[in-house]
Amino acid sequence: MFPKETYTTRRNSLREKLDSGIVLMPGNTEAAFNYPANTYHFRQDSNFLYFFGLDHPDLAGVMDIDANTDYIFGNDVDMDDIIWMGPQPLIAERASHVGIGHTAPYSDLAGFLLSAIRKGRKIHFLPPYRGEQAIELERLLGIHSSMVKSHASLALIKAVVALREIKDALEIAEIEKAINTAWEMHTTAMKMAMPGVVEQEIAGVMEGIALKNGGAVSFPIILSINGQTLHNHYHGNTLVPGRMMVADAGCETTLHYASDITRTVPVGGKFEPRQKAIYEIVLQANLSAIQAAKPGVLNRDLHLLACKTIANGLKELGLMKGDIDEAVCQGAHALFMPHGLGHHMGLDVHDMEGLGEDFVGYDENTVRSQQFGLAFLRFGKALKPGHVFTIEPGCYFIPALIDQWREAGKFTEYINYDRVESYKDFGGVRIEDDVLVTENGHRVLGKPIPKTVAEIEALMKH
Ligand SMILES: [Mn+2]
Repeated sequence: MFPKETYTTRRNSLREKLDSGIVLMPGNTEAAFNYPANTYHFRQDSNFLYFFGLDHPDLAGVMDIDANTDYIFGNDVDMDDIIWMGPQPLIAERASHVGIGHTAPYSDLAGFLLSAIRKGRKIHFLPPYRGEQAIELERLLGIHSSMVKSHASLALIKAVVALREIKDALEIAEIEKAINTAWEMHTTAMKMAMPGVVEQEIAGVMEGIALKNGGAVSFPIILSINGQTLHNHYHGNTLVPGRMMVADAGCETTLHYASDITRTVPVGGKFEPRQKAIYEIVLQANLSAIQAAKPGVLNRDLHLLACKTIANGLKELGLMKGDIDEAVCQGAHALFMPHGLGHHMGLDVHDMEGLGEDFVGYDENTVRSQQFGLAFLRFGKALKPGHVFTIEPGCYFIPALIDQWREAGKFTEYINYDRVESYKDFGGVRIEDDVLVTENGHRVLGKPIPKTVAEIEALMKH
C-alpha cells in the first residue's frame, strides 16, 4: 500500500471536483468459479483501490462531500474466518492505514444511503461491470439492476478520469516494476521459442514469472504462432520453423499496477528475409510513434503516423500502391492494421475502460471515428504529462479479411491483392511498449526489452 497521505490526497482532489452529494464506491466481492466456495483469484476494483487502497473483499468506500467525511463500511472477521484465514486486522485498523477514521458494519450502509436519498441528496456512483455489483446497487439505491449503468454519475466519471489518467512518481515506479517483470517474462519466452516447443509451455512459464514476482498476469496471455488472430488465447500449437511467435503479455505488481508488452520473434531465432522486411516496417512504426510522443500531440495523430509508416513500408514491398496519405485517410491500411495504436495503462491494463472508453480516450475536442480501423482506436485525445499509454502497431495477414475485401473489390487502387495472396501464410507482427508522457516529451518505461532484429537474434542464440 502507498503511504496514507496518497489516499487522503486523492480523495481530497476528488472532493474538490464535485460540488456536493455522496460518493458511493463499492469494492469487489469474491467471484465464484465453478461452485460457491471455489472462487477466482480476488481482484479489488481499481477505483476502490485508487481512492480507498484496501485490497480485501466486501468493503464499500463512501465520501460525504458536504460533510467532508469519508467512511469504510465492512465487517470485522468472526472466529470462523480466523480459523480458515488466520488472524485479520479490524476494519478500523485497516481504514486508518488509508487515512479514514469512520467505519461501520456493512449492514449499516443501506440505512446510511436511504437517509441521504430521503433528504434528496445526490448519490454519485460509477458504472458497474460485474452482475453482483449491479444487483447490490439495486438493493442499496432502489434502481433496477438493468438501469443502474445509465444512472451512473457523469460528474464522478469525469472527475475520476481526470485524476487517474495523470500518474504520479509513485505510480510510475510501480508501473516500471511491472515492466521489469515483463522483461523477464518476454526474454524468457524468446529464448524458449524453438521448433518443437508447444505454445502452452512458454505461456505457462511466462505466467509463472508474473506470479513469482508477486502479482498475477494483467490479462490472459496472448501467445501464438497465429499472430494474425489479434487476441489469440489458444496455446496448443507446436512451434514450427517459418512462423513468428507473437507474445502479448504483462503482469500486475502487488499494488496492482500493470504492464503490457508485445514482442514478436521468429521461431528458431533467425529472421527469414520476408519476416525481417515486415518486422522492420512494424518496428519503424513503433519507433516513429514513440519519437513523436509529447504533450499536446493528439494520440490519433500518432496512430495515423504509425499507419502511414506501415503503409509506406508495404508499398515498398509491393503490397500497397498509390498515394499512401490518401490510402490511410480512406482506411485502406486497416486491412493490415485493423486495430488502434494503444490505450491508457495503470491500475487497469486498459486503464479505466470500465468507465466508458470515450470518457477516457476522447474529449470535447476529439470525436471517435466511425471508419473501420480508426474506430477501434481507444485513445485519440491529446497527450498530457503523466499519461502512461501503450504504443503497439502491428501488421497482420488475415486470410478471411483479405478474401472478403478482395471479393468486394475494396481499395483496389491502394492494395495489390495478387501480391498479398502470397503472404496469407505469414501470420502477424506486433511490437508494444509502455510510454510515459513527460513535461517535454516521453520516456519508454522499464528495462529495455530486446526489440531490434539484431537484439532479438543475439538473445535467441543463447
Ligand atoms: Mn496493449
